[in-house]
Amino acid sequence: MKLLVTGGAGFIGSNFVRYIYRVRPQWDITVYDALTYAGNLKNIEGLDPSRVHFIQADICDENQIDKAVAECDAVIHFAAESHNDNSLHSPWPFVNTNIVGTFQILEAVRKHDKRLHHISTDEVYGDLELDDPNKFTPDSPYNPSSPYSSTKASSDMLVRAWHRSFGIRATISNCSNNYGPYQHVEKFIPRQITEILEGRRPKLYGTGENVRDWIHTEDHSSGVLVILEKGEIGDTYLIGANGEKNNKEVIELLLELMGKDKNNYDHVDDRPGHDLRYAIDASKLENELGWKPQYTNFRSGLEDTINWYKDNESWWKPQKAKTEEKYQEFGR
Ligand code: NAD
Ligand code: TDX
Repeated sequence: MKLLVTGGAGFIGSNFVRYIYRVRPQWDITVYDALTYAGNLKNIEGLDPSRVHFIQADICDENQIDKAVAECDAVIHFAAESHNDNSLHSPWPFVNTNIVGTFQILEAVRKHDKRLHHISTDEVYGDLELDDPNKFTPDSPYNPSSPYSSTKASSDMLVRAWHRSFGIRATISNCSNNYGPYQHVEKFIPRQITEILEGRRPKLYGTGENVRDWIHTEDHSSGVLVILEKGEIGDTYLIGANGEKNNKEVIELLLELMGKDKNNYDHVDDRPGHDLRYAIDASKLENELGWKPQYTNFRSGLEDTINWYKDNESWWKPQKAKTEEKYQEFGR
């Protein structure tokens, strides 16, 4: 199997590459990544270059993506602009990469008749009330709130249409919030860990009652592999590990695990349009394809993640000051 992994130098893509490298030693992996501010070759360092290849290119580049797709058996499409806060201040890269880039991949996959798995997010379904007993399912209506989630929703729609109209062999997965090693310091958990490591106070948006459904990135990777190998062509699968926590609880747990007073954080201005709650019903993936999450102890997963950031200061330091400057501009 020759896999083409777009966005394989980012957080989830690189964890997926490392996962496949470990569990499918016969497979050949090509990472296709533009190395935006979010991509980092260090994320895939140390892997045997005869098994893991790298192409630095943009998914919007029709010729480059066509050539790379022609040479693989299957594409796992992670590449995206992924941060909601950025999308509120500068939406164009989201429209370009998430929509136009996915279009270029679809055209290449159609031309060369290759298998595609498209990585999406639970945010395409909008948000839930705190007391809603129903979680998101593959049949939930699309109702995205932000420029980020609306461009991800658009890319899902393109994939569905290319499957129905042209018969491309595609599956889609919509996953909940990931955490783990190699996550950019702009995101909630690594931002707070590195703020504490630098002697500052974590920053909670609004009241902090917003709920996210946390999943360890290893469990996301195993879900994607199961779908690639056993998924029904044309189907959508939701990936989640019943990890609902509100942001206030997560900040307090981080402070406790890092030996600080649990009230030692600041409330900052809320994110405009801030989704209240995400929650995934992953029963289709569990019942039809036999997937189960393994990393369900959030406390110990968070401890491991804190330790990873403590041990890898040289990885995150170069991004940290720039990221906080950006947050100062955003007023958060
Ligand atoms: P990330 O921002 O850490 O990584 C994105 C990667 O894509 C980077 O390596 C970047 O260089 C690359 N990239 C961006 N634009 C590109 C372009 N035009 N051409 C080629 N490469 C480009 O993102 P992430 O958090 O790892 O998310 C990966 C995927 O998973 C995204 O599709 C995202 O929507 C989805 N997702 C993320 C989460 C989460 O919690 N982070 C949850 C569900 C789904
Ligand atoms: O400093 C912060 N303080 C804070 O309270 C930051 C950065 C975030 N937050 C809140 C906002 C969210 O409610 O924490 C929650 C998580 O924020 P993010 O890490 O920005 O993630 P979110 O907006 O939920 O989106 C993530 O999950 C779904 C990923 O970034 C997306 O790519 C994915 O699709």
